Amino acid sequence: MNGSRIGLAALNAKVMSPEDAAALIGHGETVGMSGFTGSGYPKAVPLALARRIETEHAAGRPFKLRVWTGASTGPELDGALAKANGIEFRLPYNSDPIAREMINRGEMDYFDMHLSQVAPMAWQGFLGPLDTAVIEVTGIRPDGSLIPSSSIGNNKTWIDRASKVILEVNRWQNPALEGMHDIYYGTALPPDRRPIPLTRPDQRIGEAYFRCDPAKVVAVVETDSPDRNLPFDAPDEDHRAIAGHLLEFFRHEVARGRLPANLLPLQSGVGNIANAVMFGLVEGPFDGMTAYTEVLQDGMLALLESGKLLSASATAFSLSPEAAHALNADLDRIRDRLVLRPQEISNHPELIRRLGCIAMNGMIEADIHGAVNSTHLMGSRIQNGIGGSGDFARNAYVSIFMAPSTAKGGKISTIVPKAPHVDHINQDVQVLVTEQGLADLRGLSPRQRAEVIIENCAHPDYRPALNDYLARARRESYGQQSPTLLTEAFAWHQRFIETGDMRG
Ligand code: 0RQ
Repeated sequence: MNGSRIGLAALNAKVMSPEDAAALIGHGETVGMSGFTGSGYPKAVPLALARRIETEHAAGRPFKLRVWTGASTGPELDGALAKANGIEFRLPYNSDPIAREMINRGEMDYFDMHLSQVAPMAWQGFLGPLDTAVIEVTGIRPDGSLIPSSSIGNNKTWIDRASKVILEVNRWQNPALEGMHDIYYGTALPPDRRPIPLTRPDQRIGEAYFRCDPAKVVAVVETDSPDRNLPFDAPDEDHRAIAGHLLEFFRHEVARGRLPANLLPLQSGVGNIANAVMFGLVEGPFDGMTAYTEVLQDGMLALLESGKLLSASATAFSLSPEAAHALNADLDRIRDRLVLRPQEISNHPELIRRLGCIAMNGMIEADIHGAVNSTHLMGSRIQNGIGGSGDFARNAYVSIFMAPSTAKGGKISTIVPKAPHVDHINQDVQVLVTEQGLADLRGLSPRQRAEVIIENCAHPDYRPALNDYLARARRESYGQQSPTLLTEAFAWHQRFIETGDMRG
């Protein structure tokens, strides 16, 4: 047993197997786990827990948990627990395919929520008590404080709120992570809230470690397992076109004096397109940029390494396996320019508004008035969740959403008459981008927006149908502020459900 990462003898004495640690968690408990977009999640205890749940179920005994995390995790956590049918309730974000299927079959309840609100809501109390925190850390210091791992998420809150704490000390995590974190302990519930004293993306306002009462720690498990993030697709032609339109927009805004020459702090969402846009910025003309964002994907790392991005603040890494291994082997090259914070700070509306972030997020579809759906396919099937997109979109200096103009090989238009599920109302959506072009919606009424969105963003195959719908809506709609033909608008999606093709 290598105790070198466990600096406190009292906690070294609590080292045990994942199975013994999992045995300390009971049926019906609420468990707060670390983990954010595939990094910093516990790997051994959830797997042992899943095996235990399977055994209990085989013996005819019930065993279900309520699972809270930072955001998505990895197959050893969400995948394994979902496969064992051990999750009865999940918050605040999921991208695991097995859990997604169970949610969409109605077999798992999922509270999909704004990521900045998870910690304050856990403190408000209506979510119920938190029984156990299971937290991956890089190490335990002699004073019992904890060196965080490759994500922060809600770990501070889970450690503070839980009745008992299980720590996974992961030797795979680079010791050079120590010092990169900034844990702010100044948040409170109203009426005791105070301004958060952060005015620059790279500023440090907290501590490098989690405080943790060693008496609450019931188990320490040692692991040596990599974070398991998914690879990104290589940017395709559509992704590059979207990045090109965005760069052109930024150039235009700088030329008109509406954005500074080094832009404003960038927020870049999850997924392949956001990643491709970051790679586009590596080739672009902007220098001296900063990022205040939620996750650091490969493209953001490339931008840091290019020197064009001076610093980045986030709550987690979200890297491809190759980038994660490469960074782990040589973290020193950029560690001084990165800060990882709790997600209630990385996504805090007060800070996003103050810093004036440029928010760039992916979407499933947008309607012709500019309302955006980020989460639900055909109005009812969850894809992932709203994540941090709402935290940023509502409070950003410029809020941008992007997607290819069609999905499923052209059978679906991502520009639709009416979104059957709305995550971002038209007031929170200022710019839409597809490979076809960019629609700058700032200052436009819904009637004006419809024309610009169809003209600039819709795929040519779908433009005639959308224009035809718009023309009739302008004649027949009940009102003319946001012309809509209710039955026909939703028939658009119903057609896909019935024929597998929106054109059908
Ligand atoms: O499904 O793989 O089964 O074919 O949806 O779509 O094209 O892989 O897109 O990876 O860019 O993700 C909105 C999901 C886009 C993401 C979303 C189907 C499509 C595919 C995924 P298949 P792509 P991306 C906070 C930011 C919410 C959270 C967020 C997301 C699958 O960006 O989860 O923004 N966002 N967090 O085929 C039917 C359509 C579809 C469709 C796509 N119109 N109809 N299916 N798909 N469009 C990060 C911060 O930093 C704040």
